[in-house]
Parts: sequence; structure tokens; C-alpha cells
Amino acid sequence: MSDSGPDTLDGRELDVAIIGAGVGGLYALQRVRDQLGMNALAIDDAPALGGTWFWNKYPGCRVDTESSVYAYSFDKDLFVDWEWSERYALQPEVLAYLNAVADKHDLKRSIVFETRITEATWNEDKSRWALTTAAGDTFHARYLIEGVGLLSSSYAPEFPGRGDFRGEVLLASKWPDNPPDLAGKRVGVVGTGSTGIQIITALAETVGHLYVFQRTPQWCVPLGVGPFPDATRRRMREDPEGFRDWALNTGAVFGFVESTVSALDVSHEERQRVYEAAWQKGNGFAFMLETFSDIVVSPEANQTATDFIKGKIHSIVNDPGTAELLTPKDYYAKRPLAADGYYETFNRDNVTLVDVKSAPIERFSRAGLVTATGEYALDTLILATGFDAITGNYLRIETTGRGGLRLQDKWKEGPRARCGMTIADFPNLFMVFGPFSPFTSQPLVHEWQIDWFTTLVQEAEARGGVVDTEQSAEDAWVATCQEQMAGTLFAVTDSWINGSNIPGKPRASMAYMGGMAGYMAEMNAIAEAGYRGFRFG
Ligand code: N01
Repeated sequence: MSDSGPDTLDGRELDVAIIGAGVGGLYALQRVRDQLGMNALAIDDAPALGGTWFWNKYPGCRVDTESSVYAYSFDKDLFVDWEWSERYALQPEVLAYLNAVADKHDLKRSIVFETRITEATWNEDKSRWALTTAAGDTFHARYLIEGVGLLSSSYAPEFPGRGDFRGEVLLASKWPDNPPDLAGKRVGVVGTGSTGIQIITALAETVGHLYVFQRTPQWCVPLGVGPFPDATRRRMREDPEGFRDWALNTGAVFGFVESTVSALDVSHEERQRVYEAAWQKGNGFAFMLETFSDIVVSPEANQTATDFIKGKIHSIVNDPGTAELLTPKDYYAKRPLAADGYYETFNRDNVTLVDVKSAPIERFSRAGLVTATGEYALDTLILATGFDAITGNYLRIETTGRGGLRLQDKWKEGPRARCGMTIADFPNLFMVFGPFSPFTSQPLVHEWQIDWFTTLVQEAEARGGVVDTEQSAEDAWVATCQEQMAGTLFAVTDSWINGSNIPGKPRASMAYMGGMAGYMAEMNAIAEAGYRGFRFG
């Protein structure tokens, strides 16, 4: 094998094939190849590793989770010695970190790049997966790990007349290696989710004019960008495992402890004090979960948060009409946004907010974009229009399990899976952070899941080489998750969390909302009961 991975896949027989060389795939590879001694390869359609962090390199791209928990813990030296420069690392730093991990563990020699897996078919007789690439190669693996990402199947609406437009159209989630220089240009951004707000705040100062095409405003708080805190570094170095375990045992693994106090149990003054402190500190998840315990479950508590943010919007944005347009009308119950100076951006003379809810985008013209009320001349249009999240990444691989069952059919009305990791009738297939995983930050949870299901692989190896989850156990898991989700405002607020961002996609519960500590307890209980609800053979 060369440093860039083996030359050909055709005809290979592997113990483990891993789809994806992002945060999940890289650790899965290290775990099965180096810790378990299995014959494994990772396959990725990108030309280099990093997954999300390879593709999403648009201006301003950074984590909005504390860098301290956006890391692996399996390599304790790298966990504590990596010198994160910022509290919320920028994309190049995250990618450099992932490359450092891969280099230290010599992972690249076991990764095949620029290769798209198009089909995965379970062969019952031979108890192995047959995998086909877009180039037509076929190879086999006894176990299949899909580290395909939660948000990696890009969504881009097709506005008519694309061929007429003389400017460039860039997709934020597939940002080019050599992007055009946008300084002084007329730039449009469609989309005001986490991606859009990072691009908008990053570009506003340098472009000639920025047109923000907003369909639905979202609640946004400051992020609180700054240097990586020395106190956190000290804490991690003193007790790396303790720090990791502490983070995992919080509800959402974002590097803070969620509040247990109801927003409705304190006085108005106390609420304002708590919200103001959270606003000054920054971080969207902290504003939503560290302030009070019931913002995402109680409409009344939710309104106390939205009233506060609404007040901020109207005090920051000079033009009352613009402030009103920027003010959401729905619950604060999407994946929370955070960016420093987002609302201030709309006070700039070179920034125009275009309401495409009341006057939708109709088509491209030669000069730019046409809405129901006007034409906007642009040099570049950036689409920050999101992802076919959670399920889209799996469904673009034609996957066939036992008895010819197609995943595309099984998930027609929404995903069905157990523990966020396994799917009944798709034996020896494991997902990293698949549907019905806990609603948490990712890297430490990826690691935890990978450790859990690869221990299950070891058990399978000792018990016949095949493991499948029982249908009844899967049904019970899905029912639990649906019940948990129904108790939250995420269920009734349109966003990728419930699939409502994609036209025609069934609205569904797709996450375990019982918190990471609860999730780990359930997973450990299953393992301790001899892998209850799994069949071996
Ligand atoms: O996608 P989104 P995203 N016409 O779905 C708009 C993670 N992430 O890429 O709401 C006009 O949130 C759409 O409008 P509407 C993070 O988990 C993390 O921003 O459907 N507009 C919306 O405004 C995040 O939640 C970071 O009305 C159209 C936007 O496009 C997730 O990725 C950074 C449209 C899509 O927002 C997804 O975020 C970036 C149309 N036809 C991303 N179609 C971190 O900070 C769609 N829109 C770590």
C-alpha cells in the first residue's frame, strides 16, 4: 500500500470497510485496524480526509462548539497537547488537527480517496457485504461501518435560468479549493442558517455589496469568539480522562452543564440577568440549554428566551423594518445559531436584507437573481441552503439487506434504526451517529459509539461472525425516540432536525433526546445483558 492508500479496491476481501474519512471514519479506522487488529480500509469520495471539514471551507467556517470537546480523547497526548488557538476553532485548524491525528497514527495508508461507494449489498450465504464503487469496482467486507456524516448530503434548490446567469454560483458545503476573490464584489447569500450567518458575518466587511436573501429568520446569539481558555487547557491536562468523562456525562456534550432550573421559576429580573450573562458569554447551545432547563420543552419558557433575543435584535438593528424582518415568528427550537455581530451586520450600508418569504426567488437572470419584486445584480451567488440531514447521507448509497430489503424502502416514511448505530435486517452494518443517536455535539460521542459497536463486533466474532438487531428492539427504540421528541418544541418547529427543510421528505423524529448520560446508561445496560435485542450467528 502507498501513503495515499491502496491502488485498487476491486476484488479485495476486508474484515471491515469504512465509508467516510471524516471525524467518525478516521477514529473507526484507528480502532478496528490498530486496536482490534482487523484488516480495514476507509473509502471517501473526497480527494483528502476531513469529511465535513474538508468540504465546508467557506469564509468564516468554524466550530460553534467549544474546541475542547471537538476532539478525540483516545489519543490522550493529542487530546491535551493540541494547541487550539481559539475557543471555537476555525475550519483550517480543525482540518489540521484531523490530519495530525491521521499522520500520527499512519491512517492515510489505509484510506482510499476519490472513490464513491454507490451500492452495498448483504450476501446472506457468505455473511459479508458486497460494495460497489462509482468506477465499477467490487469488493467485500465482513463488517461495514458508515461514517458518512450527519450533515453531508448537500441541498441546493434549483432556481430556473441558471444557464443565463453570467456570474458564479458557489455551494457553501462544496466550497471550491480556489474560490474567487470576493473583495469589492456584489455577492448574494441564500440561506440564513448556521452556514449562512457565518458567511454573512465573514464577508460583510470585504465585499462591495452583500445581498442576504432570507426566507425564514432564525434566533441568533453571539458566539463569543476568543482565545482558547487557559483554565480549560489546565483542566484537560490535569485530568484528561476526567475531563472527557465530565463532558460525556453532561446532557448534550457541549462543554457546559445544562441548567436544571425552569425559566418560569425565577423572577423576570433574574431571567434577564441570566439571559444577559449568556448573551455576553456567547454560544448558541449554552444560551438554549445552560440558562434554563425548559426552553426547548415549554412554550412559555421558550417565549421568555425569544422575548429577550427579540429585544436585542430591535436594540441593535437601526432600521425598525429590518429588525422586524430579522425577528423570527416561531419557537427558539431549531439547532441554535451563534455568530458575533450578526445583527450589527444589517446596519452596514453595503448590506441589504432581501425578504424572499413575501417575494420568493423566481429565477436567475443574466445579471443576477430575480424575486417577485425586483432584480438583484450579482457577481457571485452563494447557496447556504442546507442538507438532506441525518438520512440523506445513507440513502444515496443503494443499500440492500437481508431478503433483498432496500434501505430506501425501509426508510420511506422516515428512518428506522436502533441505538443510532444499527438497522434491523442490515446485519454487520454500523452507523456512526446515525438516525436516533443522541442530540449532542459529535466527536466524543462518535468515539463512544465506535467503541461500543466495535466491542459488539468482537462479541460477534466470538459468536459466529454475524450480528443483527431484533426488529422488536428497533421498534422499541424508535418509539422511545418518537416519544421523547414529541415532548419537545423541536418536533413542531420546521428545521432539518425533523426533515421539514427538504421538499417532499417525510417529517420524522430522528434523534434520541434523553441526553448522553441516559444514552450511555441504556447502551451499557444492553451490553451487560449480553447484548439484549441482538441476534448472533
Ligand atoms: O442549513 P440550514 P445550514 N429559498 O438548513 C434556506 C451544521 N453547521 O447549512 O428556513 C430560500 O440550517 C433556509 O430557509 P428556510 C449545523 O448543525 C454547523 O445553515 O427553509 N432560502 C435556511 O435559511 C446546522 O444546523 C456549523 O426558510 C432557502 C437555509 O437555507 C446545519 O449544519 C456551521 C431555500 C438553510 O439553513 C445546517 O446548517 C454550519 C430556498 N429555496 C453548519 N432553501 C457550525 O458552526 C433553503 N433555504 C459548527
